[in-house]
Order: sequence, then structure tokens, then C-alpha cells
Amino acid sequence: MKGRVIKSTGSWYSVQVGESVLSARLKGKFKQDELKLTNPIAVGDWVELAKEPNQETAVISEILPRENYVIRKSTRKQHFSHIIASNVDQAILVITMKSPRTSLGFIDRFLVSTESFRIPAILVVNKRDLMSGEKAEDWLLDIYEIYKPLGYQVMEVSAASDLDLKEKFEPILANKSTLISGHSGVGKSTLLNALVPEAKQHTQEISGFTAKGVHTTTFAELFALDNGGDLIDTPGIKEFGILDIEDQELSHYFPEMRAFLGKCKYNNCQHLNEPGCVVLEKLAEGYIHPYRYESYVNILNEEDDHR
Ligand SMILES: Nc1nc2c(ncn2[C@@H]2O[C@H](COP(=O)(O)OP(=O)(O)OP(=O)(O)O)[C@@H](O)[C@H]2O)c(=O)[nH]1
Ligand SMILES: [Mg+2]
Ligand SMILES: [Zn+2]
Repeated sequence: MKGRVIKSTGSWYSVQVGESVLSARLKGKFKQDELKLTNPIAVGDWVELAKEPNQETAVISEILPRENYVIRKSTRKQHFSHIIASNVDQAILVITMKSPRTSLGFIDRFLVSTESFRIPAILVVNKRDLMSGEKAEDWLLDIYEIYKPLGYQVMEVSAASDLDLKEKFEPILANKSTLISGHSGVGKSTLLNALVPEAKQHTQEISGFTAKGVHTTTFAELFALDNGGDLIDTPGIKEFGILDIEDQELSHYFPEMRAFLGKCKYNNCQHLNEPGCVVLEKLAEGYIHPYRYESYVNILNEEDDHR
């Protein structure tokens, strides 16, 4: 039979098969592709499984081909990567100006990763209630100015107190599989609980000392929405290490650069300081935002460090 992995807690997986949820595990050697993964099976995966004789549990024999996935470098194991979730229709990145602060560089890394699979991404600015004054206005303005023209939807919420979250998100989430990601403490589980009250995900105050989240959610988990579709809550991530993207390829995942690719003088242009570079021209003309270009250069340099 066929099912979808809705939770993974190490060696046991919860697999949704029709109306029921089975506890399943992998047995024996498992064929993996060349990716070195800390998690061979990810939440969102469709798997082939069979009931174990005389038991309530099941054994997974195969992972069906993934339509897409969001992946990052493992922070614990070098040369390994971790699939955050697979087979998603879209991704919500929850961002906060403070408590904790989300950097533009972090947002851009995440977006490069979703762009590489053409997964639409939505930026949800949370903890709006904590933002006031000129600094907050400037920060928000930057977010809108940088990301809206690139085609990313931007929303503002206070997940802990807004009463209209269901109405606001329903049209966006209906009948889709949506990943929720972001730093620890930005309010991913708080938002999820507002949208799927039965989920009752544990949430926890951020550390007063570091103003950072305390990694409350430790496993990814998929929750069904009332009106079709599902939401995947995930553990907070500190850094988003980008994986397996060639230098030449990186600009393809910056939508504002995509339009100009192939127009530079040199066809192997990396848009750094080459003569006749159209990306640099567009940057000077203001078509490409300097912060985004900075992220591009940072990711390019970081990638080099790992070779
Ligand atoms: N002021 C304010 N606090 C919020 C808001 N949303 C969430 N919080 C608080 O932020 C803290 C962290 O929220 P969580 O939902 O646990 O954060 P998370 O993103 O799931 O964190 P991890 O599971 O560690 O990745 C909790 O104390 C929430 O009550 C909000 O809109 N405004
Ligand atoms: Mg959480
Ligand atoms: Zn160029």
C-alpha cells in the first residue's frame, strides 16, 4: 500500500494511509541516491509500505520519487544534508524583525533553495505587535520593496493575537501542501496552532538572554487542514546552508537576474567584475536591489569555501 509520511522521530515514521495512521520503520538496507542525508525519509514523502505479520506496525520498502524538496546542509554532520520536507506546493517563511531578528541574507538563502525547485514562497512577517516606530517602518518597507517586485507574497501577522488568521490564510492554503519554515522562536508553531487548533504544538518563549528561540519543535510534522490541504511545522533553523548549486547556476535562482542571463558579454560570467556584465549594469541602474546582489555574492563565496 501507499502512504504519506506525516511525522518522523528518528527510526519510526507515522504514515498516513487513507484515514488511518500507521507506525512504520525501514527494514534492512535501503537504496539511496547519491545525496548523503541525515534523514533518509522526510515528512511529505510518499512511500510504499506493508503491514508486518501479526502486528500493528508496517515496514517501508520504497520511497516514491520526490516531486521536490527543501534541503539544507546539516549543521551537525559535515557533507551531509537534511531534507526539511518534500512534495510541497508552497513554502511559508516566517520572518521577524526582532525576538529573534531574521536577516535578509537568511531570507535570500531560503528563497534560493525554494527557487531551485520552483516552489512558490510566501514571506509572513510575524510579531507585528512588537514592531513600532521608524526602524520598524524602514525594515518593513525594505521587505516589501525588495521581495514584492520579485513575485513573493508578503503578509504581516501577529500569530499570537490575531483573530482573523484562518480567514486570512484559508484561500492561500486550501488544497495545498505548505511547508512552514524559519528561525527558532519566530512563531511557526504558534501560527500552525491558530490554523489547525487540534495540532496543539508546543510553543515556548524565546530566551530573554539571547533573544533567540529555544528550539521547541524538534521534529517536522504534517497536519491536515479542515478544508483540504496540509501544513508542515518544522524545527527552527539557525543557518540555511545551500547545497549543490553550481556557481554558474546560482543566478538562475535570483528571479531579478534570470531575465538578463545570457546577455552578459562572457557566457560564463559570474556577475562579479567581468566587463560587459549586464547584471552589474542592472545593479547600477537600480533594477537589482543592492542587498539582493550582496546575498548573491555571499552565497557564491560561501559555496567556494566548501570546495
Ligand atoms: N509578541 C508576540 N509573540 C509571539 C507571536 N507569535 C508567537 N509569539 C511567541 O514567540 C514564542 C515562540 O513561538 P513558537 O511558536 O514556539 O516559535 P517556533 O517558530 O515554533 O520555534 P521553534 O519550534 O523553536 O522553531 C512564543 O512565546 C510565542 O508565544 C506574536 O505574533 N507576537
Ligand atoms: Mg515550533
Ligand atoms: Zn554578468
